[in-house]
Amino acid sequence: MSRLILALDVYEREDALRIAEEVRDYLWAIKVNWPLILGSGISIISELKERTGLPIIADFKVADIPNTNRLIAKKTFEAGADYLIAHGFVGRDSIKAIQEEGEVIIVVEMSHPGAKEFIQPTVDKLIELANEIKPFGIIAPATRPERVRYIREKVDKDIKILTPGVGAQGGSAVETLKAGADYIIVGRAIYKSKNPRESAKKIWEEIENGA
Ligand code: O7M
Repeated sequence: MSRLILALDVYEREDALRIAEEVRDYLWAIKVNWPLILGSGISIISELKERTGLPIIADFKVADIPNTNRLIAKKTFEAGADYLIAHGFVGRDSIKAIQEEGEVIIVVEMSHPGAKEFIQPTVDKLIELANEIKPFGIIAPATRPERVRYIREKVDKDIKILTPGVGAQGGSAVETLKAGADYIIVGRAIYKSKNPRESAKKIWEEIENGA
């Protein structure tokens, strides 16, 4: 099974469906984020699922009180999403409210430079939270393989590590997998490429050969 996740951050429905169909053979799942939902509506989730047969990860980085998180989760899973990404810093109760509706993935450390300001100092506590409530997976930065290694050592083995930051943000798929990642998330390096299928195939081969 592939370990590549496409971050489909385009606005238009037609672009999203075309790219998804072109690259689906090389993917484990498709991640949808606000740009696509705001551009094409929530129904894009079920359309992508029908066209590709792949799991859909709704990357809404939910960060609210338990009741609002629950309301958001309910609609997201009703729309066909298989996983919902949430911020852990809002606390256990808010994450548990999502888990009552479906599978959650928690952000533990982000890939951009600003993540060092507030998120990195709380990583140990977010790992503790993950080990306690056992989400499907957590997010860690492919831009910092040494942090992926640190997080992998501390987080339970059965919790998957999903890592964005490969390609456009400078991270390497092979280095990140060697550090202990389970899945690689790639956006621009695929959807902005002249030939998304070829680009996805290349990254897939890198993952298969190098991991
Ligand atoms: O490959 P890119 O840089 O074009 O896209 C990366 C995707 O991963 C994009 O959808 C980001 O919103 C997302 N992402 C990060 O880039 N960094 C993070 O720390 C976290 C995410 C993410 O997926 O969070 C769940």
